[in-house]
Amino acid sequence: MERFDVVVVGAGFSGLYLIQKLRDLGFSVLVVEAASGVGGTWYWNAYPGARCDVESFDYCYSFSPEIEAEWDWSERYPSQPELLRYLNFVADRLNLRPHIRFDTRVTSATWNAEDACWTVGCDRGEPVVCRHFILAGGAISVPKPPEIDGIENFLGPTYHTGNWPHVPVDFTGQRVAIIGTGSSGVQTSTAIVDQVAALTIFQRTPNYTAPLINYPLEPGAMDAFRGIAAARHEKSRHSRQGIPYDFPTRSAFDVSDDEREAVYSHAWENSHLFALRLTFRDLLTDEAANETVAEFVRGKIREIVSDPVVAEKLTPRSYPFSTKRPCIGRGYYEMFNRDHVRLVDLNETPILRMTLAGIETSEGEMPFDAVIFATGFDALTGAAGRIDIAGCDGQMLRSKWAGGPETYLGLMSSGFPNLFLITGPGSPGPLTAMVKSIEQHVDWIADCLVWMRDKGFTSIDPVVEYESAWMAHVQEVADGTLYPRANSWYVGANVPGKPRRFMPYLGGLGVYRAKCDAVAQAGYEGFEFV
Ligand code: N01
Repeated sequence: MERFDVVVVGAGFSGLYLIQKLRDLGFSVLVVEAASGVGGTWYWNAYPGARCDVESFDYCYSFSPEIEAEWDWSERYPSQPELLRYLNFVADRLNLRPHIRFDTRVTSATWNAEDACWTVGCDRGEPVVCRHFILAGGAISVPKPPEIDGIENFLGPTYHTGNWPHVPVDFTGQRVAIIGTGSSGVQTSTAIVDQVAALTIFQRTPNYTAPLINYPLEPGAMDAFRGIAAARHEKSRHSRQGIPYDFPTRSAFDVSDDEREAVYSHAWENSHLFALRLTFRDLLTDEAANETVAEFVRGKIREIVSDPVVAEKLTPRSYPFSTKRPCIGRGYYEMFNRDHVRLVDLNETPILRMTLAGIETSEGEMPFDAVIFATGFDALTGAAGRIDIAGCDGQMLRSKWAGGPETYLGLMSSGFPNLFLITGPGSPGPLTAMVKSIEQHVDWIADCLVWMRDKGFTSIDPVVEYESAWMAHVQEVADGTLYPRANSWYVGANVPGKPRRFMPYLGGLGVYRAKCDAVAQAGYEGFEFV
């Protein structure tokens, strides 16, 4: 069997940086990737209108002077095609492809305690053996099916936004249904609304959507960015959310009602997605403060949507603002004023089944030419859950996590030595600009592997007491906020049967980085080495 120091699952932002970093440090690395190309999330989510809601300058690598010098972003917010071009550019410029096995899915990984190595099985080819096994398959990467009866009956095409075909899909003149109104549904619907003959949006929970203020970058913007990039990245690394904006110090009640309204209006009209969230410090910790911003967005919906009945259906009331990830969509609410757009509130009019011709609801059958499922992901644990991972004494990771994921620092899980997670449960990843979190994890893991090599250690495993304490801390921090009140993918509520537990670490990226660094400086406190 072929042997590597490190085998990595996934050739997205994490996998590509892992190759570069570990190769430079003298480790042999194999990345196994199910897709035919690099990109990870940005490979699979090729749906119309897919775009990142973190600015290009912050959603890019900061480790490579060559990449920074040679790559020019074209827009304030990067589109999916541009992000995919960027990652292909990185893979070519740094010559990473020879380390990637494409069109291959990792199916199993078995720990061999005697040799301190993992045997990694794939859906094609021979198994490979490695000392360290890194799950970099993405925190939000396993598409969640829509749980609707009779999907197979429908004669037209169906699509999932998280597994979109890599050939052009033309909806011109078609009657299209979209199920799901999270970020993907909002982006898809606003992208295809001009193309279709009729668009029907099936909504289970209304979202808070802010307009995307996107624009092409002016000539000279890249040079200006390069001039301050180092400082911008450094500020982001130590920030709460991996973006270079100060966390506010004022309470929403430190200002008058008029001033507060003006602050929200400015954020809504001029700024980036996170602007509304970053107006006052207590929006996610104080219900009354949150209600001020929630009511501001509700007011915008009433202002924009001309039919008051539709406006009310679109109005989120059952959870605080931003406790489910807010969406971005220029023209999202405006779209519902158009004659060919219809909103179906699934709480009033549930879907019974799909039929040959379309969708049958409690009010009758609706014919469609195509149906798009924008129903989200089995987030944070889904990617690990679909690999048969057997750790010490044959314990399966999915059995250990049956009651919810258990990790130390979101980086490792006790009983699974030399198995690392990138932006896994218990880390701040999904609540930050992901690339900053990914770089922090890759750097920490790389330092740890070098340290082990220098000391002659062959395996590392977290101590179970430290893991329990960390998960209790993750929960305690979450409980100090309004986040657990929403039925979000952060708590696994979107996947039937998934145990409810707040999974990301809410302490902020900067605080988390400091904790990880302190653990390393203390000789990897909380880990056992052999
Ligand atoms: O998924 P979601 P997403 N019947 O889970 C509904 C990132 N992202 O792909 O809210 C009917 O948010 C579900 O309803 P409910 C970002 O972190 C970023 O949109 O569960 N409806 C919801 O409306 C984001 O948060 C970007 O009641 C069903 C929707 O489907 C994450 O990815 C772009 C249903 C799913 O929304 C996931 O976003 C895209 C069912 N059986 C994604 N099952 C940007 O950077 C689910 N729903 C902009």
